[in-house]
Parts: sequence; structure tokens; C-alpha cells
Amino acid sequence: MEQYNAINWNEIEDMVDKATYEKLTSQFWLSTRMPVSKDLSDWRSLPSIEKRLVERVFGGLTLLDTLQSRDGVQALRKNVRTELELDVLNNIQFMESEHARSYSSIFSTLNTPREITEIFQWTNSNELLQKKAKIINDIYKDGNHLEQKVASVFLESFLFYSGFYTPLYYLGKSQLINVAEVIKMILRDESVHGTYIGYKFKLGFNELSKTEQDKMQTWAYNLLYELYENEIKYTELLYDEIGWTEDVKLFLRYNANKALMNLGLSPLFPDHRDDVNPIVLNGLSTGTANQDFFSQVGNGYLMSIVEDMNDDDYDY
Ligand code: MN3
Ligand code: MN3
Repeated sequence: MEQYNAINWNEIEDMVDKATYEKLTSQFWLSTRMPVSKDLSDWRSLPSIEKRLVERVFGGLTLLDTLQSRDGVQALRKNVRTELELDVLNNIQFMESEHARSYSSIFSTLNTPREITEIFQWTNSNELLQKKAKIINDIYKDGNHLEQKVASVFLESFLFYSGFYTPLYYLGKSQLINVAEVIKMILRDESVHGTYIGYKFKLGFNELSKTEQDKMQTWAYNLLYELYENEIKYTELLYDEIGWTEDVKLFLRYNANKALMNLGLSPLFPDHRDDVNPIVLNGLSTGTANQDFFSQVGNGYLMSIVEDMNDDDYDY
């Protein structure tokens, strides 16, 4: 009879798995605990073109998180190097569901049911969004395990940023700060995911022959170009009307370089952090108004309200 092995956390094959699991669980959060309704007056004061922008940006991000929570992690779990890698991926998969849910929490606070239906109709029929989902998902379906890791890192460390730009911009101007806090929780998770999956990529990449490495590298740069080209069109579609397109493109290139660094590959674009719009940089480095001294989890996260216990609690 084939032996089925129990997972033993006292015999760790790779400390990075354990450290990542602990990091991810320590930053656990739930979207329903974020006080987004405090942003309603900011929201009501936004011109309608800015409201439409925020809605579309969040629709697009929902699509990417849905893809990650389903096909993305599913693909990655088929080729793990260690037993604990599966436990890390379990955590990642659940948080991707929570990320996708968080945009719906934001919509349900800021938008009418009719508007919400329209946002999802737009998202599910937009050609550029569908194209990027297809490019990534085709690799999840048919790529080898290193290609799947590259696709995952590009999605998490690069493709999200055409959307993240908008809430970070508002946060930099102290607007929609609770909405932005949700996004910063997601961003913080994605940064751990990108680093971890990039690390697993590098381990596999280092085992390849020089010829195979060159081939893999060329493949990765070609994929990045293909995604970048589509991302440029998506950025123009979203931001031309409001006039932010060039700033967003620069932010994309800056993050594309970071995605490549996660994979141990050389940066492709000349753009640096100093070139990014200072309002967005301000948003990236800003906390929010809901500083909670007791919460290790995040700036705006509200701890659940706990009553003092009394004798009645012991009457069963
Ligand atoms: Mn996510
Ligand atoms: Mn992720």
C-alpha cells in the first residue's frame, strides 16, 4: 500500500517556506473590517469621470485577483519543490479570494446595484482586460512550471499597477483613504507573493543549463513586452480622458523592472522610483487616519469590538 505522509512542521526542507507562511499569516486581514464607508463624502464629491475611472480600475483588479485565486494558484501547486510550499500556496489562494471580494465590498459601499452590474459588464467584456487574462491563463494551462511562475510574478508585480495607480494617487492627496487602505493591504500581500514565487522560480532557473537559461530569459522578456504593449493600450483607454496616461506608463515600467528583479532578471526600462509622480509616491508611503496602536496588521484595520466578559457568559 502506498504511504501517505503527514506534514511535519518540525522538519523544514526550506526555511523560506516557513518564514513566508508566518509572514503571510501575521498580516492576515479581512475586507469587511475596513471602514470604507468613511470615504463616502469624498466619493460623492468626485466628478463623474473620476468615479468611472475608479470603478473600471477596480473592475480590472477584480478580474486579475479572480484569475489568481482560481487558475493561478491551481497551476502553481502542481509543481512544488517542498511539502510546505503547498501550505504557503493554500494561504495565498485564500487571500486571493479575499482580495477579489474586497473590491465587491468597496462597490457595495460606494455604488448602486445598477452601477455594480455595469462595472462587471464592462470588466467582463473589455477586450484589453480579457486579452491580458487570456495571455496569463494560457500559460497557467499549457506552460511549464517555470513559465507559470513568470506569468504569476508578472501578474502580481506588474499588471496590478495600472490599477493600483489610481487609489495610490488619491491617497497621496488624502482622498479615499480607507479605500486606499484596502488596496495597500492587497499590495502588501502581492509583494510577498511576488517575492516568494520569484524565489521559487530562481531555484528552478539555477538548475537549468546555460542554453536553457538563455531560452527561458528570452521567453520571459518577450512575454513582458507582449503584456506591456497591451498594458499601454489599457492605460490609454483608462487614463487619456483624465490626462494621467504618461505618469501611469512610467509607473508601469518602474514596476515591470521590479517584477524582473523578483525573478532575478535584469531590469528592462530606464525608469526609477524618483521619476514616479510624487503624489503617488506619497500614497505608497502614507499611513491612514485609522492608526490602531494595538493592531499589528495594518494602519486602517479595525480590530473587532470585544465586550468585557461577565458572569452571564458562564451560564450554559
Ligand atoms: Mn491578489
Ligand atoms: Mn497574489
